[in-house]
Amino acid sequence: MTNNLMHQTMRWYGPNDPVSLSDILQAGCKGVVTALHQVPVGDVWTIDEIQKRKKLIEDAGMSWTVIESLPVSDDIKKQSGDYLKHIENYKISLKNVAACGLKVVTYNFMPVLDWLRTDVAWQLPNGATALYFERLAFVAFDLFLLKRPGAENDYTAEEIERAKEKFASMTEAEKEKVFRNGMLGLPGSDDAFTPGQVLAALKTYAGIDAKKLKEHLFYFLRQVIPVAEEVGVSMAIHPDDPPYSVLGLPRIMSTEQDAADLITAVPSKANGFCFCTGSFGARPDNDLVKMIQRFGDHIHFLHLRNTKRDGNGNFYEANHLEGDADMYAIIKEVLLLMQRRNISLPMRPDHGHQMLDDLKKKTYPGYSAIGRLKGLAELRGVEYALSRTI
Ligand code: DNO
Repeated sequence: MTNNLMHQTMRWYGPNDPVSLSDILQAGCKGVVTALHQVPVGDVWTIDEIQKRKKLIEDAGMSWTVIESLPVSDDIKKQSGDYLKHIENYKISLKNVAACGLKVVTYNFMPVLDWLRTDVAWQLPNGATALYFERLAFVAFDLFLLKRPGAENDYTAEEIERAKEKFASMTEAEKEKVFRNGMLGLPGSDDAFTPGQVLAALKTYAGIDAKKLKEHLFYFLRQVIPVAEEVGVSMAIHPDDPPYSVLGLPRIMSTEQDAADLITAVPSKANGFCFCTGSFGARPDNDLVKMIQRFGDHIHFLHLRNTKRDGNGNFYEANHLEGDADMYAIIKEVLLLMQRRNISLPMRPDHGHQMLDDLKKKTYPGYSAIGRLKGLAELRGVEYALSRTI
């Protein structure tokens, strides 16, 4: 029997989140994952602001376990404009979060957009809704709604033809939905981008391919990891979602090789992963169990989520124990890892179906309470049962 169980948390978007801290406590969580979404990207997180947020969580009976995210500015990703200042600010923020007792910082290195879906309320046969990425709808969005210059070079002639047919068959309402989802702002924000803003932002990455973006990531890490080490903070990069290039943008944290490159470039325990089984798992060539074995010493945080792929580039977010990822094998590997490292890794059930009473509520896509509670309860059950035999 192992005593090292995962530290269960849920993401909380802050005081404006329709899901309250009390809801999260009732779901059985000991911790909360959150960020100071109100601080502009690139600015310093002050001790005062961090403490205020921390107190809110502790007053509700939980701890602020993980920061998700301390965002990295596009200037840093492009090495343009104020990037040197932003890196210095990032270092100060790391020192400040450490001074407040926080230990894990999640970030991503996806240009312009964070995660992307074509439908955030895809009807499942049972009446609940899930997040869905439909490849052809996305290609149609890129070619005919966003009208990205040069987009046609990124797809095969056959794909373009099928996207044309798809677009012709879509109702105005469907087009509007795909458009709105494509324009969704960053998670934690209600703001949508305008096509002009997106096209302008994409253009600023014109000369930056995957190789260059990786160099920029490693440069950033060479600057901040020594500070993280010094103050005892672990950095956890979130994989690309979906894990491949979109809208002509380079993506560099999608594969096992990308993960290996990250560690080789800056070999430090403080340089690690937010291991998201949903994001890495949307690619059939990522062997999740093998990746946990290989990168285990660098995994600082877990997002447990499942996707179901269909072979045509489409995937939807399945129930946490279903889908393509073998959640039983993953949790088993995580238990062995925690036993070996003698730690309790923070986890959160990533996303959840919108269901029951939540269908009537407006929540952040993927972050309604009941679906996540269901996912957490199922994951917890598997972990509990496995822990009795490990
Ligand atoms: C989506 C999330 C991501 C994640 C960021 C981390 O639901 O997993 O938005 O928070 O990529 O920086």
